[in-house]
Amino acid sequence: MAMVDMKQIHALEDATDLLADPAGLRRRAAEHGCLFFRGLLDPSRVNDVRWQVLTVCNDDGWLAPGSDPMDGVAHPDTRVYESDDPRWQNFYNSVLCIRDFHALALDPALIGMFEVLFGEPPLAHSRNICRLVFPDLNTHSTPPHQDNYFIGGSDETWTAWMPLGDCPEELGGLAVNRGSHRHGMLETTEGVGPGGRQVPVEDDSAWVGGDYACGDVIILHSLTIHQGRDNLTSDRLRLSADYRYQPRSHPVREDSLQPHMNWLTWEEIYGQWDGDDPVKYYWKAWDLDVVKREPR
Ligand SMILES: O=C(O)CCC(=O)C(=O)O
Repeated sequence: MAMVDMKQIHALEDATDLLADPAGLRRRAAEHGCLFFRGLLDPSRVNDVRWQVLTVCNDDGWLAPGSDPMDGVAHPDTRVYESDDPRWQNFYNSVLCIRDFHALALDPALIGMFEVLFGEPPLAHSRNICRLVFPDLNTHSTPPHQDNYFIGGSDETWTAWMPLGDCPEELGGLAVNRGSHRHGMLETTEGVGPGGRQVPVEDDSAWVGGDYACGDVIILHSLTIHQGRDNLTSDRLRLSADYRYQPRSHPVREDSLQPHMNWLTWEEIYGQWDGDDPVKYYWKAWDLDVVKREPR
């Protein structure tokens, strides 16, 4: 299936002003199950991560010969998608070793925003996710799903999704089914695309989405349905990051603190980082309520 058709798409509504009004911010969060922040992050910091991910793509021969790596132009003969394809695994393992990709999840603007939302210090999960979407692969756009299925732990876990670089609508950003968290946990079935699982979607759902600029962030509750929009460009790669946060006092499932995909260990990921880098194992400084993953 991948992406479902969206009959109603509303513009992204900037919630930045509500950061000065915590009660208003929480009210909108409870109603919509998502909040959008225009320019929350310094675009140069985000673009620096984009550069490092695209450098991996370049090293792997995934970019059009002679193009500027920062433009993210896909090699015309290469189409790879998230799977156990060794080319993908090799790429993804290199991305997970990028120190600044993990450091971005701890940016003070993100942490400060979640502290306002939660009314207590947040815990940033360390299972950070990078998505890279080639053009012409719309059968593999991320299907509609709820993150809670993958995360478990506290329902009050929120995902922050951000493009790594400008992401106009045709490049296929994130679409969020506004208010869908209020229907609770839905039946998840097998799907095609990142995550490999999907939930049913009401035909008349109200979605939000649009053009995202580098530095913009949309956050969504763990039960809010969302999907990746098709990359409709002829040749551009779409890059994005998903970082997750919850109130630090809530239970966290142990795998939320493991590297995404579990193809590498933290020791392997941290191999080339400075010995005393504070981004390494930052969560170990806190007394967390870590819970086991129950078999499904
Ligand atoms: O970027 C995407 O295509 C979807 C990301 C997403 O929904 C997720 O990781 O939960």
